[in-house]
Amino acid sequence: MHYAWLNALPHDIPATLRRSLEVAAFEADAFFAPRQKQVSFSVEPGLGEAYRLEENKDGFHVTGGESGVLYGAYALIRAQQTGGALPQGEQRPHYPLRMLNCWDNMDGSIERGYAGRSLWFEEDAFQYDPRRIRQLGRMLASCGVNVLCVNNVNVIPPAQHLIDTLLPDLAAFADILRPFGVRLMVSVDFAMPMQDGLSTADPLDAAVQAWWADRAKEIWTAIPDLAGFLVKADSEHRPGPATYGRNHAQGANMLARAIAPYGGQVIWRAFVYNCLQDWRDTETDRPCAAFALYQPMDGQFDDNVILQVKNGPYDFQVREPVSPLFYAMPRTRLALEFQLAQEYTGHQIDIYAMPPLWREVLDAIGPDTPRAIAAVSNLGRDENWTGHPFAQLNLYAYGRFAWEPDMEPEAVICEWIGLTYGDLTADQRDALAQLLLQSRETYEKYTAPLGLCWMVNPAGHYGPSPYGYEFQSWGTYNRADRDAVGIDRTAAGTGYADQYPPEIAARYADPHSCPDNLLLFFHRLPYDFVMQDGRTLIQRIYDDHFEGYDRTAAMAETLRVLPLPEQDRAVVLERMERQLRNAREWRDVINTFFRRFSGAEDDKGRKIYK
Ligand code: GCV
Repeated sequence: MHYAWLNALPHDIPATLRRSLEVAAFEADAFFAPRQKQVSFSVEPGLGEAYRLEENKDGFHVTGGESGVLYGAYALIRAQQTGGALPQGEQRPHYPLRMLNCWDNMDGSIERGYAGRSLWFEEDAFQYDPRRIRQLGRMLASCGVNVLCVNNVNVIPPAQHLIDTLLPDLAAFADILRPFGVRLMVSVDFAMPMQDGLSTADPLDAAVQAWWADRAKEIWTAIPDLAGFLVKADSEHRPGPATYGRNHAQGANMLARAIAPYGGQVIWRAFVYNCLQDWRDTETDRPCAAFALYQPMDGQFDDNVILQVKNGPYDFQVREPVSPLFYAMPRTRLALEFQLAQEYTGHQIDIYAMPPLWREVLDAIGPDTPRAIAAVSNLGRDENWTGHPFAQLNLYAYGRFAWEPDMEPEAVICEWIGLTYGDLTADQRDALAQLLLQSRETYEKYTAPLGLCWMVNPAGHYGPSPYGYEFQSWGTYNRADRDAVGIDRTAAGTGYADQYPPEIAARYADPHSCPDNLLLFFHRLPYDFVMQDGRTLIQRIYDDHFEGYDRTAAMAETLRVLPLPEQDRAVVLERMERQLRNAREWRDVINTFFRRFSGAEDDKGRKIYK
């Protein structure tokens, strides 16, 4: 019935609309025809990404805009599959830009990738299986992601050529994803004009401005719906405006003006700090850096610039406070950046479900503070896309939060389980949901204690190394000694806490009101400091690490008896064994490290190695 109906569409219907309707109708047909139900569609172009669903005597009716019909079809299938009610009234995404940032390099590697090689790059060229890319498009559309940035923010050659000689290949790739409502974005190198013979990349230089304007014209002629440029500038050795004595607003605005005529946006990352710090320097404090640089520029960015801020001030650590920039830039469009790639959170070997983290962040800043949302991708060429099958939850839930940032973690986790492992019994689904819901806290307990951060192995960021980052240049210190641990970030110390609005600053500044899980982020404390729950700091460190390991062992037991589909079960159990070894290693290394410094015995007499 869909095809008959689609063939009857007027000939002048735009090709993109026809293609997304085809996808929507195909998906709905595949799901509902065997269930003897019909789905019909109508298009209201003004609805854009929005849709409405209705039930009628033969089945269902979807009304939507160009991508709205797609999102409506997937929402319908989701409701049917999970037994949920049809969403009532008009549904539209909270964030208009719901971006996936892929750190894929053109040689096929992925920076911080834990699920195999790139799905679209190999041997310095686009190389992909178009069917797999269509599946990718389907997957992104089904959870609501609408922008894919194809290349690493560290623009490694020859990726700079994605916007000149490789443009036809980029355009062909965009064609595949367009029917799924997914637009491309590209990371660009700020110094690119110099690679093309100019003597400078100074954003105030007329020749540089003209170079970008010419390039923009060519790019948007090839890909009229390109979403824009993602830029990492003056950060971790990437070029940027600072080289020419210009600030970031000047740099970002120059690019923004070149692409504004085509509706392009500049997504300018706020991940900037001194990565060549001397560990002897106790004045410079890395978490202070982004606020100090960007807050004074509030109101100076053009309308088509979005400043993309990581959720915390450091770098996707297991536990950080939210970035103070979210409270301090009301006249700037901000994007909130999460990391699905489990760089510091277990490499997609250890289970770490992210929805509780996102709930906390969005509750802290309010869902309307950011105007867009981005996440570093956890995808790769592995057959299951994410290495660990459960890591798919994080991609799915990210897309759902980007539509509905008010979602409760448990609801989205249950929804994903219902869609993915619908054959489990209600009790089994519940056991898995609880395991996933608690997995972040479990991971946190066996790794870095109480907001301390950076006790991870610097080579690769998996496994413990409490002193690994201590004498390095990255601004990542715990400064543990025999008496105390942590950095004083109150007004008496580095002053970081004062970057927050006064009430929040006051709560963080007092170790008796600072949340326990951030205590060592904000304070330097002696091991016998008595925490809110009455335990000493050192005892709490020991207790958490023992508990983290015990909880991991209990997870392993739950999974051992869970009848997952065979191909998932094998991978899950094999990774669980690795997670258990990792948890044991973290528990023993961290406990021994602190016991050696403090000399304190465990109150409960458990084994802490000498
Ligand atoms: C893409 C961290 C990661 C880097 C990453 C960087 C960033 O430092 O370790 O691999 O670079 O963040 O977000 O730009």
